[in-house]
Amino acid sequence: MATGYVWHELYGWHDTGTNAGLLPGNLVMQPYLHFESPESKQRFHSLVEVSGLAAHLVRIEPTQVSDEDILRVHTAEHLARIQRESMQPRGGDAGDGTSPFGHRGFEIAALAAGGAWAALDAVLNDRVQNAYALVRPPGHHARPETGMGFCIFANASIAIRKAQSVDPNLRVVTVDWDVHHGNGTQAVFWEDPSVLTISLHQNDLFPRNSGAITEIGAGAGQGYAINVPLPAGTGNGGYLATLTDVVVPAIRKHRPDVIVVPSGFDASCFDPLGRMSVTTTGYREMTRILMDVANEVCGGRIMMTHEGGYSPTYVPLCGVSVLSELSGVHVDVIEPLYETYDTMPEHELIPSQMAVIEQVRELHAL
Ligand code: 3YP
Ligand code: ZN
Repeated sequence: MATGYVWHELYGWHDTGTNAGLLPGNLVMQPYLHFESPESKQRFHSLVEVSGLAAHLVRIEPTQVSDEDILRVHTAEHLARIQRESMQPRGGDAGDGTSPFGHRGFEIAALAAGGAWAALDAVLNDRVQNAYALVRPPGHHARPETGMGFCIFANASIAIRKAQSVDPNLRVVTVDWDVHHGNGTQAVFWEDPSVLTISLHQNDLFPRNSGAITEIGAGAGQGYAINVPLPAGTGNGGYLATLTDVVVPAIRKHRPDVIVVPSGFDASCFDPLGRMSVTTTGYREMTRILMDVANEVCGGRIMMTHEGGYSPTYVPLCGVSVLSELSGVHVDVIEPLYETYDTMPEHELIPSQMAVIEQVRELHAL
């Protein structure tokens, strides 16, 4: 069965304006593109096309999710505020002052959630084996009552809730490998045992004081949130050990119907917003491990939805590497220069990383 792929030109039109790094541009520092500019993602899509990969994928056309679908996750106040600010001539902000959107940004945000939904729907109905939704804006920080961290609506969570409205018994495991904590997804399913949320992230990066090992869910959802806050500097060894020793046993235990991956490439060795060292090879191998366990427990069903990743030249290579593994289509685009990054010492699994993995395994009895 094939691999589905979602992209829409409007994802590249989501307008985050200018900034100077994380600061507003002003006379102190020259304005520049916002970190979450279209660059890395649009260039990812371009490489999917030009590498020849696109011809082997099943293109899935997204449509906007409805207000009703957004309200499965978000408060009416949040939805109304985004819609109102979206009609302002210069748009608005999703909630924290660093998550801007342009005029009519609401429709693009609804189309991003719609992309995650279209991909999940195609996987659940066996139209494709697995799928990657290359959407913008991202979603994993958005909480029911607010957007934050460049996210407006919780794309993956909305897709999962909509799928559960069709099949109330649907069980899901989310595996968030974006370098930042998937706090929004965690918040949505905090008291819900039907969705086990797992986040791998750089310890205490963003949001601050979020994603500790001790955050495990509450009420009926107690034990259904898993956090692996890896130390800064972690490379392929630490990530692959986390997949093998935490994620795989957790998936075997939970036995989901589908695995959903909020996929950021900001844990890469070239990312300006993360301090980790994952390479294209690391992302490919993480994908392989998830595919193997998905084949074992849920008929191979995996849906990935795009989150962060800010290297305009390396994100496309990471993305094509993942898509190549998902689809089984070999693409020859990784420059030999980059291969040397796979042999660097930071890929060794070291005691500080093993300690985090061990603590998580013990707490969750994995
Ligand atoms: C939001 C403001 C500072 C760090 C930034 C994180 C965005 C992201 O990639 N989240 O996954
Ligand atoms: Zn991120």
